[in-house]
Amino acid sequence: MHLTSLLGLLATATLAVSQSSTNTTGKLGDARPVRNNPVIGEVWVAKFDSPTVKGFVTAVANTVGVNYTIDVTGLPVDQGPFKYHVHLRPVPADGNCVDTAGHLDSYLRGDSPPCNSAAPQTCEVGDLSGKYGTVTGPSVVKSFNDPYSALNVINLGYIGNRGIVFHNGNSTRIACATLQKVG
Ligand SMILES: *[C@@H]1O[C@H](CO)[C@@H](O)[C@H](O)[C@H]1NC(C)=O
Ligand SMILES: *[C@@H]1O[C@H](CO)[C@@H](O)[C@H](O)[C@H]1NC(C)=O
Ligand SMILES: *[C@@H]1O[C@H](CO)[C@@H](O)[C@H](O)[C@H]1NC(C)=O
Ligand SMILES: [Cu+2]
Repeated sequence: MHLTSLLGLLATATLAVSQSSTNTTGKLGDARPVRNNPVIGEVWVAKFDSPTVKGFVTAVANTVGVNYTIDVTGLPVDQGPFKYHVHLRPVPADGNCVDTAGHLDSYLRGDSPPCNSAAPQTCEVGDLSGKYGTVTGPSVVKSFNDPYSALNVINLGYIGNRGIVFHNGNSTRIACATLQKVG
């Protein structure tokens, strides 16, 4: 076989691999649903009490993943739609949302390309608004189950003691609070 056709074959093979892997987000593959949960019913709450945004994001361990409820007021009506994520770090004592670092991304996906909500297993675990929709101000009450979030510390996707962050339409972090165990 000529070297050029061999190279051509190799190039085709490489292209095929990269195309079929475009949906296999994350270096560790797709997110796996969190089952066999030993802490079903455990409740964690992030309490928002900034000058503008007040309320709660509640996370309850379910048989599969986590049930979230977002119940906040004070989102500036002219700054949405708002994104919200689980970030890696808790909010520090000075309240600086920047210090919550990046998104919880247990499967090492990165945030580009954007999350396809039709395939939530391919999204960053912490990209809740990417998977379940952005919200608008001033008030929101919204519940959903995320199969890929965990409240058992041994699981990938563990959200305990991490920051929940709301971003305005230009991605500025406008409010943040840490998920803490309440029961
Ligand atoms: C989670 O939400 C589902 C659907 O609403 C509900 O059936 C289930 O009881 C909830 N789990 C907990 C632990 O609250
Ligand atoms: C990506 O995943 C979605 C949802 O499962 C599917 O509809 C789509 O065909 C996939 N795209 C590719 C290129 O495999
Ligand atoms: C983002 O929006 C806020 C509120 O409208 C504004 O104060 C801020 O300057 C904007 N930041 C950028 C980088 O555009
Ligand atoms: Cu975020």
